[in-house]
Amino acid sequence: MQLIRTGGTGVLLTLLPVLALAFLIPFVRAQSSGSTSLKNISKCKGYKASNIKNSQWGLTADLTLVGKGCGVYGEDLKKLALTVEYQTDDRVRVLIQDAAKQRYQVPESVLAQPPRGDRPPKRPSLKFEATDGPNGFGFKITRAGSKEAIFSTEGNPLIFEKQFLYLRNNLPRDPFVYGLGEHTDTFRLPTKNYTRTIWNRDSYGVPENSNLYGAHPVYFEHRHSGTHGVFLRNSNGMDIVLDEVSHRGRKSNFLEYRVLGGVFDFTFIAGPTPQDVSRQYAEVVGKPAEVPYWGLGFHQCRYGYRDWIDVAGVVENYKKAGIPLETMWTDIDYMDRRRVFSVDPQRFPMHRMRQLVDKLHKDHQHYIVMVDPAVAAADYGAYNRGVEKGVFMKEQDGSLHLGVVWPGVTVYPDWFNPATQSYWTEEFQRFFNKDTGVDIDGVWIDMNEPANFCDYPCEDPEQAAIDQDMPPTPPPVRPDPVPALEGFPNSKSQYEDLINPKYKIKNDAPSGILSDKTAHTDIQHANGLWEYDVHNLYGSMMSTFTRSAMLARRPGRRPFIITRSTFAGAGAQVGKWLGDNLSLWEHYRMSIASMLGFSSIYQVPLVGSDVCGFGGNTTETLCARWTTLGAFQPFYRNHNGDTSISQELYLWEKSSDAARWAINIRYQLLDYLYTAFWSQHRTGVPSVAIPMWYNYPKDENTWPIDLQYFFGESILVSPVTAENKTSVEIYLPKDTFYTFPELKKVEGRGKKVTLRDIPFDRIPLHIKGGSIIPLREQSAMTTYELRKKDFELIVAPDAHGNAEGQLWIDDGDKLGGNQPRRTRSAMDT
Ligand SMILES: *[C@@H]1O[C@H](CO)[C@@H](O)[C@H](O)[C@H]1NC(C)=O
Ligand SMILES: *[C@@H]1O[C@H](CO)[C@@H](O)[C@H](O)[C@H]1NC(C)=O
Ligand SMILES: *[C@@H]1O[C@H](CO)[C@@H](O)[C@H](O)[C@H]1NC(C)=O
Ligand SMILES: *[C@@H]1O[C@H](CO)[C@@H](O)[C@H](O)[C@H]1NC(C)=O
Ligand SMILES: CC(=O)N[C@H]1CO[C@H](CO)[C@@H](O)[C@@H]1O
Repeated sequence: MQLIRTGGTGVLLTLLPVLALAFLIPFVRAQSSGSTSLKNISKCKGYKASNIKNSQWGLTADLTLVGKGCGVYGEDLKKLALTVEYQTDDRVRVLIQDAAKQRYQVPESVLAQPPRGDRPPKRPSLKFEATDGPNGFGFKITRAGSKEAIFSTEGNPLIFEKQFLYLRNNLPRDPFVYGLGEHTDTFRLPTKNYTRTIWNRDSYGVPENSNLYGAHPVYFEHRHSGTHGVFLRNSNGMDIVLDEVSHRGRKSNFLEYRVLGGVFDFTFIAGPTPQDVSRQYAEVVGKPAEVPYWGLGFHQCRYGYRDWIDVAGVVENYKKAGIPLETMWTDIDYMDRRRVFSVDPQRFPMHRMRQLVDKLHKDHQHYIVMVDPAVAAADYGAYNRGVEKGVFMKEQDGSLHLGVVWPGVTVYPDWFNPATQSYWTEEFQRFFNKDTGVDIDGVWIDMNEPANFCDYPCEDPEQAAIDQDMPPTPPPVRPDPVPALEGFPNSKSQYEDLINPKYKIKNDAPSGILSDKTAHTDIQHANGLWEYDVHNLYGSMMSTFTRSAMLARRPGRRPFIITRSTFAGAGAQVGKWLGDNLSLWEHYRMSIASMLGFSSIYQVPLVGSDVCGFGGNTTETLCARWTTLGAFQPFYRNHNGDTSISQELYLWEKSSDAARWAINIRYQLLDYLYTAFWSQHRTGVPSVAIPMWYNYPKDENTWPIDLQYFFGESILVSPVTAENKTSVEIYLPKDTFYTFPELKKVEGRGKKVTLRDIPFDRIPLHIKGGSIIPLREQSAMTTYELRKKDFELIVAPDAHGNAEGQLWIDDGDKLGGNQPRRTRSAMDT
């Protein structure tokens, strides 16, 4: 071991690589100001609580409708059942359901209830209190010590109708609320006249203020007194409204649930630090899956590669340009007429695909292709076998439910059919066969909202497919190819209208109808559940099924799967990319807040945006800047649309320079990043991409920041965020920092500072004082080569001369089983 002093401040330690080593280190109801208020709610008398029974674990009570009810969007349920369960010291569940307990709930098979402790918690840090008022039953969740209410419906009615559930939580003035599913709005959610709609949707261009691909009905609220979380375990379509009310000139805020079905099943999470809330939420929805080491390398993808020669050429060009390429991807171009589990016999013939994969593997590179859920309704293997097994979604008359996706008319696998897992696994085994098929290393699952190009009611899918030119005409074949290289069975729905519930959520689909551009909500699944209830689960279920299929191909090895659509808990199975953004500076900026939502709130840390942008044409400088930003996002992939200009990083000087510089630094830091993934996998504490306020929870200036963040626990990333600019105003909290890689000491003063002269191929990075960062002493062209390099440590002391860090090393590929040996080490300099 050598000790080398650098620049007077940082200390560099050189270590030899070591194996399997881990060392350490009271509100008044009033009118809402926006346009979000509902008519007649204030007249509702709500429910009255009775028969309250305390138990060891909490309490149960009956809730009885007062009078005739308010009939806002239909008849009110007369009797409800309330269950309060103190599940752990830090978590309380409040379940309000129909008295007969017959209504739909998120199935255990999709998202299991977390196990409660062996005995009731001794010192619950949250307390449930029922309230009573002119609007009937309400409740408060308070902190046991301070009695501060973190959630309170006091003064607001509870409404529970067949297809409309309503509850309003009184919030403090000007609250800091984060989360509530995938969106392209600010990380700290707007607090006025703002609606978050949760209804998964194919949302090209990821428009602001609309429902996108991921359903995560959870929010974290941060206050000086602490952070807490609120998870609503419900998969129905819903609006969650944040707005303010004014009463005699005094303003206050609220958060209101308007849900189309199911039950109110809340989990309140105590925190009190943001890290605690994350850890406790991970206990509820699952900790993120392990990632294979290679998956953290740089990925290249585009829609619109003409044939296998194009793909092989791109791999070659990266090599020539000296830019490390870990994984090559192929979009739906490879498929025969866009049919899943098939190859285009002329453009991507199987023997050429196999040669391509062999070559990549020989060079220690990887290959990934796209798989869509929709199967072409055409006479071919994957369809015929599925029909035989009866695994596709069916109409009420027993005919197949048809939609239109890339191959034209399609059918959709019904993940609730018990035969579907074996169907899916067998198709993977057959098509992605190591010896006869495309031997992929990972898989990319798309269109799983599920998407449908056919407008509701989609009476003539054949015509709709023709009108939309599906499948699209493939590019001409190259003239002379040169070889280069559990159920709730119900026969009848309990809902009155599965297509047009009276309350309209703000679904951004063209007609706003729930069934528009997706599988229809009146479809009944094989186990009796209705698509109306389970729509938001489709992408997550495809994720789980695909993970099993990948594990069957390569038992014991960590699957690498990237999905578009998610539900709460998806991170335990897969990673996620942020969908079809556009090559805009606005989207480059928004990608940070979206990433932070997934990495720090929803427990899906393997997340990233399409580097350089997907739709529209990028520019040299946008692509260069995005290349540096992407290098400091967890999942790092350049991806592009079929009608856009090419944007492989070697095409421009600035993006090439940016790629060589940024990928090299990312690779040197790859074990630091890998350790961060390992850490979140084990604890649920966000470690990969972290909002600034997580690290400085008392510093209010950090609370709204979503253009700077921490990459791993110790590296502050502060990108230039505007076109043509070479300077950026950033915030540095009161703390010691070191510029990276220069290691120049900078004292943060809790003020904004302007960084100047930042070339287009660089991104400002600062190491937080008090950290030890492991580095590979050199980068490499592949992660395989990288893993042979020696380590160095950067020791960046804090004001007291202390620093700590951690490094996790294992084989990078084996699933589970790698248990840590812990040693703690704090270093003084
Ligand atoms: C609330 O937002 C909607 C658009 O979402 C807008 O049409 C309306 O004018 C806004 N109302 C207020 C009071 O700002
Ligand atoms: C709201 O109340 C008014 C009378 O105050 C009534 O005419 C109207 O139908 C009610 N609207 C709904 C949606 O119940
Ligand atoms: C992108 O550039 C191509 C080629 O110059 C052009 O045909 C296309 O219209 C451009 N697309 C957009 C969205 O500007
Ligand atoms: C950035 O510079 C380019 C090239 O000079 C110019 O076309 C573009 O309008 C500039 N953009 C902004 C936002 O100033
Ligand atoms: C965040 C952002 O810029 N969103 C834009 C995405 O693209 C759509 C168009 O498809 C715009 O309307 C959004 O403003």
